[in-house]
Amino acid sequence: MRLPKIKVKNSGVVKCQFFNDFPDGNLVIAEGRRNIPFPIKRVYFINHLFNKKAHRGWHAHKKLEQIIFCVNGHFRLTLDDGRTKQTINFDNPYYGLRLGPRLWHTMTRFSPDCVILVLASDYYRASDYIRDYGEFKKFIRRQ
Ligand code: T46
Repeated sequence: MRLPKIKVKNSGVVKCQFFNDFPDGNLVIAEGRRNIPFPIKRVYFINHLFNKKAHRGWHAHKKLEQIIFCVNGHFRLTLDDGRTKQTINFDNPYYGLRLGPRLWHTMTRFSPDCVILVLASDYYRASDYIRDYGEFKKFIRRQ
């Protein structure tokens, strides 16, 4: 299934190059500065999402650009640019979603087999996170 039309700011759908190598599987490709709109400095993944009540995210970034993929299973991603909120049932491994700066995001309802892959434009910096929703609202008002 395709991802829905994205209504929030600082997001959007990224389509990967895809090879159907049936019966030997699929090959999906993401390349920095090509279909990924920035040079990739960091890659991380999240798995072992067996806890039904797990929730992740609940923050925004000040500058970081990321593309998030659900490479297996499914989860619910909520994006909030401070004006518009959109919830996406993310279950398609062939499309990525841009998690740009100033976008509050939450991740819930993970299937136990869910694997999330993230490509990031920069190294980890705790100072780039806004983890308080009130602070986030103040931050976007100042922009
Ligand atoms: C994001 C969403 C999609 C590091 O030390 N280095 C890293 O590169 C990362 C990603 C995390 N950490 C530490 C920081 C925390 O002490 O790992 C711990 C858990 O991170 P966090 O609670 O931020 O995890 P999530 O899943 O809520 O958020 C992560 C990314 O941190 C975040 O940038 O956008 O995935």
